[in-house]
Amino acid sequence: MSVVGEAVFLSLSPILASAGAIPPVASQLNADAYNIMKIFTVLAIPVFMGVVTFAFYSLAVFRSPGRPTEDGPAIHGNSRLQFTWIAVSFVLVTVLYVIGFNGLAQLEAAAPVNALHVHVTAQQWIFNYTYTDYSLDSSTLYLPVNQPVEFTVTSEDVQHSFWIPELGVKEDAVPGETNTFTVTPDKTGNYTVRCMELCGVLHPYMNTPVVVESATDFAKWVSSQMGSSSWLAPLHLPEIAFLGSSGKRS
Ligand SMILES: [Cu+2]
Repeated sequence: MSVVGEAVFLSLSPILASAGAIPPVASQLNADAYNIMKIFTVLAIPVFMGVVTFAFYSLAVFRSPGRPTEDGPAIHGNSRLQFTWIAVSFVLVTVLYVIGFNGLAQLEAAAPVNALHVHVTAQQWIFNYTYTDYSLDSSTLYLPVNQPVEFTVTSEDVQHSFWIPELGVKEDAVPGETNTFTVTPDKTGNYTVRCMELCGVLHPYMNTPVVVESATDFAKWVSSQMGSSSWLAPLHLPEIAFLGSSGKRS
């Protein structure tokens, strides 16, 4: 049954990915996260299949007709079996812990010197970005490909969560706190940042575009923003304008 489960999972997951059920992977961090999920699933399938198979086997084989009139025979522990499953569970959990902790350490590692700095301010119901290297504000997130980006995330009002599924990053936006993480987008494309913390009535609409583009295009965008006065635009955009810019729900 485990072999069947593994075969179904391993053949189904690339099909689901190509059908768009899984967002594209646009950073090494996200590729690592998917690999961890794959390892978890591959290890969980024999456990799941074992439990389900034994449950159905018991239903079929040990079924007694009518209502039982007396207790079944007493069950005595099997110390060798108990020791084995505790040891196996301990090894599995330790391995997964080390892999997961390694991923978390990468996310929270200090930013390299060539990192771009983006300060994210969440508010009901939009994200605003300040490119501190250029004193530039934007309500759309533009990022250059293959350059590390250090995000500092905070909120002006209530708790939000800054999530870019394609980059495999999610960070709480908490009023009065600044959370920091670093990620390197490695694939150009149009992605979406979503709020992942229920933050009020328009929370489902709190999605805005993320554009990962070539270094040249990003430099062009920066100079076009610096050249115009549009970077002086106020941070507080009316919510209604935001609603008009996005029809997606999270
Ligand atoms: Cu929200």
